[in-house]
Amino acid sequence: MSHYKSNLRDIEFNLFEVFDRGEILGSGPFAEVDGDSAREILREVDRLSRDELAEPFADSDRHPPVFDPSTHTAPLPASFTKSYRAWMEAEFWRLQIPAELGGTPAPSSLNWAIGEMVLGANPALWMYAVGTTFSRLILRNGNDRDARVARVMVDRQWTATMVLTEPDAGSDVGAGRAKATLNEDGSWHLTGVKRFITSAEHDLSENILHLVLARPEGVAGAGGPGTKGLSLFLVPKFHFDHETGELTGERNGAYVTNVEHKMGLKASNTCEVTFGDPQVGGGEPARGWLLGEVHDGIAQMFDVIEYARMMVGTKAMATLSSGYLHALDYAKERVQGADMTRTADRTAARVTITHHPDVRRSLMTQKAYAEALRALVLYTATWQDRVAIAEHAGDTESEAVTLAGAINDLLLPIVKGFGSERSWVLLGTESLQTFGGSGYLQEYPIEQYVRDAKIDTLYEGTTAIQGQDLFFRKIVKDQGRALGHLTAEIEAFVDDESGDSRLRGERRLLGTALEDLSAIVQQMTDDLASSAGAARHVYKVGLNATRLLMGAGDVICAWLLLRQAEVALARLGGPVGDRDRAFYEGKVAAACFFATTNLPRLTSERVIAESIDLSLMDLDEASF
Ligand code: ST9
Repeated sequence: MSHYKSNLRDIEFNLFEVFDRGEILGSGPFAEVDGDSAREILREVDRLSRDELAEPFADSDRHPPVFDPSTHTAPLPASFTKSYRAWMEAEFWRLQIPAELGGTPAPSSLNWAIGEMVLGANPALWMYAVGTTFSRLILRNGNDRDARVARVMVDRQWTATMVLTEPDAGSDVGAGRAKATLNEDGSWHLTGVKRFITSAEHDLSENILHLVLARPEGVAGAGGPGTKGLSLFLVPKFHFDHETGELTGERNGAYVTNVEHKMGLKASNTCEVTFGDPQVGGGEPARGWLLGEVHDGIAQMFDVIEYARMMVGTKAMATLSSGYLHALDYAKERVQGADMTRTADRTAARVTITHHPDVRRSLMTQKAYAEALRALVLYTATWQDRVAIAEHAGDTESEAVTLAGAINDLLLPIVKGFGSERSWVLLGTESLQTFGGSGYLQEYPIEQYVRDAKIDTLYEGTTAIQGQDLFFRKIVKDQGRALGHLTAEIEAFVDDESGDSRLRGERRLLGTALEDLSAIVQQMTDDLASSAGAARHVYKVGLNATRLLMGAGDVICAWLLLRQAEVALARLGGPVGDRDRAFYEGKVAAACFFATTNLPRLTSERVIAESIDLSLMDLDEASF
């Protein structure tokens, strides 16, 4: 039986009933994928995910790749390779690839709906497979030479890596010390050691293209300290003919020198990579090429990081959703204890645990968050759709397209930071808990879900980094433009007289929570302003950053669920079958539950945010 439980009904509800993706499918940049084919694709990916892709999930956890230091290799188990082949042969990965590289572009919203199912079934598989998607970034940022490389990557299905982190440069990417020196032929030699590099070694493709941040030396106008002094280099594992893509048979000096032993996500090789060390491998130099022949590495790399942050939030949500559906099935079957109204009667019939109030609370908490986070991911993707449609029409600068980009940017730290925190915590505290002691056993997949999902709050920028990104870059640097637009949309929803009167109380709660959130933003803005005169006041901003991230997530999620509830209530007003009735009633129940149990908390968060002082920063380290 498959470990992965998908929720195709809810995915389709979001795409077609709430976000009206039928209107953009089959036209503009997505001319090749119409609504009917999108539904067919979703059905097939759903089947594939539950079946072939999910199959090696446990096996590759119990028998993870083993690193051989003598060959610098870490092959995947056969079960995993079989699944990987099935995914690549299904060709759905081409929906993320530009047409000029041999892809069939589909809207981001459809791609992340597909992504949810594959990431839920087998997250490591998606991470290896999206290597070809790097071709998009290379095409966008590269010159003609790089465009040919991008084409080769797609044709030959090479995987790729993002290489930023070093032993002493984690969150602080700008502390990286890897160097690049220019060769006479225009190529570069790279030296240094990188750490925590996903997919840097495996046996799934004939070549691996590393995208490496390094600091150029001896070049006027390039290099220098911090992130701005980093440039982005394409460094292949094996050299190849840049015209034909054929491997030349020469090894490049980029060797994996360790694979980490991790808590979870074991099928995903997390590697140390050593570049250009004469003592390692055959001692070859690590030769690379400067992407686009411009020194703009951190900005180029953020194209990848943005994609990866969206991916991490989607992975977290997919895992929570499957975890919830497992908990639900278990709770419907598991008989334990008497109904609470009959506990005094020792002979009372035992009931399934779905009869117990706390189990119902727990299940609805899981359902509401899983569905809210799905809505958040797909709503964010609709802004990516808008950007793609505008760019296809040659518009990259209009007010509408820059606003769409800014709203996507605003939402990304929430998708990643809020999504991963809520998912991981709920998987551990609610999904696993539903099983009682059995949840702790490997008999059920939840313990692996908890282990595999923990990384989501850590990589691609920790939660604190996401909170700071949200405030400093996405709100302050953006001068509140995207936030203002979103706030106005939520306010319009709250005040909409034509909205269903059965949700009046929840709208009021949303309105209050939005005011509380705005007050938190105001407090942080005031603290930032006062730091101009007293630098230490910026600590107060730091102390509130995660609070802002989580509060913003709860408000936006409540709004999206209430929008869904409006749609569901309208459907319930017409003829519906039994299954649809249960589905729509569940949507309304989840929205109301989310609003009534989570939104009032914003008021206390506001009180805490407004009373933040510097006592924590004044405390001597010895007193911690
Ligand atoms: C990792 C691997 O964790 C995880 C594996 C995931 C699985 C991988 C699977 C493969 C992925 C698939 C990829 C497919 C690719 C598809 C591509 C499609 C196109 N947004 O604020 P400043 C830029 S890897 C955009 O001064 P500091 C911007 O250029 C490790 N850009 O920062 C800015 O200049 P300006 C992950 C941003 O103080 C410049 O940076 N590691 C953003 O110098 C400097 O900004 C991390 O994520 C943004 N949000 O540096 C690092 N932010 O202002 C976490 C910055 O002029 N640390 N830029 O525009 C951080 O994010 C830090 O805040 C920092 C700070 C490094 C940015």
